[in-house]
Amino acid sequence: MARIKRVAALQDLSCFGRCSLTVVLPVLSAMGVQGCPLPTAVLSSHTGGFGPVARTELADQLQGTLEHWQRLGLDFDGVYTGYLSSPRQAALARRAVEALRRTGGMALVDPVLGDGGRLYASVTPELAAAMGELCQAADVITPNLTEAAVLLGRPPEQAREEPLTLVRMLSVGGRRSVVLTGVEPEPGQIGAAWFDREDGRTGLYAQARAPGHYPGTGDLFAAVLAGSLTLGEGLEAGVARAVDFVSRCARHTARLGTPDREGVVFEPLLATLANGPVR
Ligand code: PXL
Repeated sequence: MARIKRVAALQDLSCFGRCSLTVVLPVLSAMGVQGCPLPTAVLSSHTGGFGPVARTELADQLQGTLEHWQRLGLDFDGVYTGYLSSPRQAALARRAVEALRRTGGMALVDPVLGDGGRLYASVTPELAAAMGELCQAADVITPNLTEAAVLLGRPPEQAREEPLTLVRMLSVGGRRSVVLTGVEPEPGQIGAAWFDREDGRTGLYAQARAPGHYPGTGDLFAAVLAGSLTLGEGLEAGVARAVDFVSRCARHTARLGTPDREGVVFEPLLATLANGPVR
């Protein structure tokens, strides 16, 4: 039976502000990949600029869904985990990676913990430690510079080493691939540095930086990368695709002038993801 590739996406559903599942599912669909949500929590919005949120944790539901999917024998070409709100969710995320990834499938862990040198509200030291453990089950991790520092056991300041040094440090002796996001190789540019565990190569790819600072760009990036890797494209190609798409969306958003806290306006550009890498 032929079937399209599918990815289990384990993260929150933030109902306004364009991050996590509201970004990830449309991106995967546009790339021709079936996205199957494993929601960790429902929030009225993301926590980055709309004041107090209404929030329901879904760890019991998550556990029940995992048990159901395991009874069904479902397996996935990719398992992609993002924002989590408790160590219990991190343990369930690890179980999802181990139980749902089919042989040869990829596990991408985006260790969503903070940005700009600060942890997100609700990220405790225990959650940061649990995220570090979850990263051990990953084939690919996608920290930003703040998350890189935390994963290296440091305070949440932006790590200052050279990006190509950092990706090697975070690969734990070459055991996992690393994509470091939010790297600014030159003023006015933004992109990502990568280490590919398949061949030990590193690289850096950047595009023009848009003015503004939008929440959810890390999720948009990781979603494109997860889709690309699941489709069998290499890490270097996937990183370029993700940098290009996020940068185009951010520049489009800056032209429109919508409020930063509403995230990047990606909807009009989704169709550009449909036909593979655009170079
Ligand atoms: O984009 C990361 C993210 C995901 N989920 C929630 C968030 C954030 C960042 O602020 O608040 C709920």
